Amino acid sequence: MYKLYWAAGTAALAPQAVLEEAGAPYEIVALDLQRQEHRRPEYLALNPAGLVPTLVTDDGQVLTESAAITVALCERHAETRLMPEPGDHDRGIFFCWLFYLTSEIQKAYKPYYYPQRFSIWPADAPNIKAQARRHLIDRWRIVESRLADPGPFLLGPQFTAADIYLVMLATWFEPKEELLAMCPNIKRGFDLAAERPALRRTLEANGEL
Ligand SMILES: N[C@@H](CCC(=O)N[C@@H](CS)C(=O)NCC(=O)O)C(=O)O
Repeated sequence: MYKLYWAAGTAALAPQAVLEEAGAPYEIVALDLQRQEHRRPEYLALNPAGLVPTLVTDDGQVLTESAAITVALCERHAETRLMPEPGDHDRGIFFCWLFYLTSEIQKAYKPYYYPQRFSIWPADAPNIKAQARRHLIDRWRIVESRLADPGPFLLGPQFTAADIYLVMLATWFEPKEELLAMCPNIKRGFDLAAERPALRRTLEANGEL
C-alpha cells in the first residue's frame, strides 16, 4: 500500500488525485505544517527539503516532488490513461504543460505564500505579495490562451494529469473564484475536471469543494 505524506490544500493534492483515479489503496500521513511537522528529523529523512508531499511506494521507494510523483503514478497505473504513453505524439506536449505548471506557476506561489523568505525586511512583505499576485496572473494568462483552442483541457479533448495539476494550482489562487472569473477557459476546464468523481473526492478531502 502507498503511503502519502500529505497536508490539506498543498502540492499533495495532485498525487492524491492520481491515486484516487487509479483506485489504488493508499494511507494518508497527515502533517501539520503550522506545527512544523514537515521539518521534524523523521520527515527530513524522507524528504530532505522538508516539503510536502512525499510518497512511499509499496516496494519502499521514497518519491518527492509533486510533479515527479504524479508522473511516476501515471506510469505505474497506465490504465488510468492520465498521461500519453511513450511514443504518443502528445507526450512531449503533456510534459511542456506539466513542467510549465510546476516551474512557472507553482514556483510563482512561493513569494505569495512565503513573502518573508524573499526579503530581510518584514515591511517588504505586502509589496512582495502584491507583485507575486500580478506575476501569477500573468503566468495564468498563458494557460488561459492555451485552453482557448481547442480545449477544454490542456491536450484538447483528452483529460490528463496535467489538468489535475492545473486544478490543484488554481485552488491556491486567493480567492480561486477570482482567477476563474478572470479566465473563463480555465473555469470551463476546472469545472469539467471537478465533475470527475475521483477528482471531486480529492477536492473534498482537501476542503476545496
Ligand atoms: N517542489 C515541491 C514544492 C512542495 C511545496 O512547496 N510544498 C509546500 C506545501 S504546498 C510546503 O511543503 N511548504 C512548506 C515550506 O515551504 O516550508 C513539490 O512540488 O513537491
